[in-house]
Amino acid sequence: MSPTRLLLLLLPLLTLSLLQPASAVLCHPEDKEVLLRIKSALKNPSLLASWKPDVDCCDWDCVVCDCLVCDSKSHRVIALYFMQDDLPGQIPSAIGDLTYLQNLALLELPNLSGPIPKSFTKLKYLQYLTLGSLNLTGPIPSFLGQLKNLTDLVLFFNKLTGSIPDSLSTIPGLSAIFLDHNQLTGKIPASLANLKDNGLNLVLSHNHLSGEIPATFAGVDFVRLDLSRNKLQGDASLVFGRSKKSTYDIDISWNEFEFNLSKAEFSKNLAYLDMNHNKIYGSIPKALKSVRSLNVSYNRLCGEIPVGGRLQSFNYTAYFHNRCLCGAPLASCK
Ligand SMILES: *[C@@H]1O[C@H](CO)[C@@H](O)[C@H](O)[C@H]1NC(C)=O
Ligand SMILES: *[C@@H]1O[C@H](CO)[C@@H](O)[C@H](O)[C@H]1NC(C)=O
Ligand SMILES: *[C@@H]1O[C@H](CO)[C@@H](O)[C@H](O)[C@H]1NC(C)=O
Ligand SMILES: *[C@@H]1O[C@H](CO)[C@@H](O)[C@H](O)[C@H]1NC(C)=O
Ligand SMILES: *[C@@H]1O[C@H](CO)[C@@H](O)[C@H](O)[C@H]1NC(C)=O
Ligand SMILES: CC(=O)N[C@H]1CO[C@H](CO)[C@@H](O)[C@@H]1O
Repeated sequence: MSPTRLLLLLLPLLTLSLLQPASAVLCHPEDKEVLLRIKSALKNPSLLASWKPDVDCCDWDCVVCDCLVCDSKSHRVIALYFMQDDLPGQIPSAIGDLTYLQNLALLELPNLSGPIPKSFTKLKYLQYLTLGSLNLTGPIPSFLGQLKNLTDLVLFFNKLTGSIPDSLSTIPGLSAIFLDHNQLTGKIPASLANLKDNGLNLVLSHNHLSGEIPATFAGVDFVRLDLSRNKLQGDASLVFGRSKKSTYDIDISWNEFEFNLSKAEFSKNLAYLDMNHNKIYGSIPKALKSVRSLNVSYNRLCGEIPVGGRLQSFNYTAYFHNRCLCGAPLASCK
C-alpha cells in the first residue's frame, strides 16, 4: 500500500479522533504548570515519577481533580497529598498557586523542613490543612488566619516554636485544631473561645505552653480538649461543667494545675478524663461515676473513692500516688 493511500485511509480516523478525543484531558493547564514547578522544586523525587508532562495531570499520583468550585469546563486540582516519603528540602511555595485546593495533606515526611510558606494565604478554598510529622520549624504563622474556609488545621509532630496566633480564632468554621507535639510557648489565646459553636476539638498536648487556661474557656463546650504535657497552672475546673453536654474527652495530665476537685461539676456525657500528674486536691466527686475512663493518679487528693459506676473497675494505678485517697480499688478507708 502506498503511503498516500494509507494516509487517505487513516484520515477519517484522524479527524474523528481530533473531533472526539478518546480521552479528554481534564487537567487545567495552569495547574499542570504549577505541579511541574512543585516537582522540580522537590528535585524530581521518585514519589512523583508519575508526574509526566505527556500524561493528564488529573491521572498523576498524589493529585485529585474535580470541578466542584471551578467555572470552566476543565477540572481543577482540589487535593494534593504527599505521605510517608523521604522528600527532602522545604515545602515548595508553588503549592500556594494551586488556587482551587481544598485539601492539602503533607504527612510523615521527616526530611521536609523549614517554615510554613506565606504563599498558602492564596489557598482561599482550603478546608483541610495537614502538615503533620514533618520537620517544620519557625512559628505557626499568623497569616493562616486568612484561610477563612479552613475547618481542620493539623500541624502535629513538628518543631514549631513561638505562641499560638490569635488569628486562628478569626476562621469562622475552624473545628479541629491539632498543634500537639511541637515546641510552642506562651499562653493559650483567650480568643479561641470565639470558635465555641463549632464542636471544637482542641489538641495542644506535648508543648511548652504556660499560664492559666483562659477564663473564656468556661463558656466553651469542647468535644475534645487535650492540654496534656505542658506547663499550665491554676484552676482547670472551668473546662468541666454540668451544662457541657458535648464535652466527651478531656486530658489535662502532666501540668501544674492546682484546684479543689470537690468543687468541680461534671456533665454526664464526659467519658474520658485524665488528670494525672498535677497538684489537684480535695476529693473525687460522685458525679464522676459516669465516666468510662479516669486517671487521677499523682495528685493531692484525699478521701474515699465514691462507690458506683465504673469507679471500682479501674486499675488502682488510676488512683495511686495521692495524698490520702482510700477505698476500692485502693486500700479500704480506716
Ligand atoms: C530536621 O531539621 C533539623 C534542623 O532543623 C536537622 O538537624 C535534622 O536532621 C532534620 N531531621 C531530619 C530527619 O531530616
Ligand atoms: C533523610 O534524613 C535522614 C536523617 O537525617 C538522612 O539519613 C537521609 O539521608 C535523608 N534522606 C534524604 C533523601 O535526604
Ligand atoms: C474542697 O472543697 C470542699 C467543698 O467545698 C471543702 O469541703 C474542702 O474543705 C475543700 N478542700 C480543701 C483542701 O480546700
Ligand atoms: C494494673 O496495671 C498494672 C500496670 O499496668 C498491671 O501490671 C496490673 O496487672 C493491673 N492490675 C489489674 C487488676 O488490672
Ligand atoms: C494512670 O497514669 C499513671 C501516670 O501516668 C500511669 O502510670 C498509670 O498506668 C495510669 N493508669 C491508668 C489506669 O490509666
Ligand atoms: C473563597 C471561598 O471559597 N470562600 C467561601 C468560604 O466558605 C463560605 C461558606 O462557608 C463561602 O460563602 C465562601 O464563598
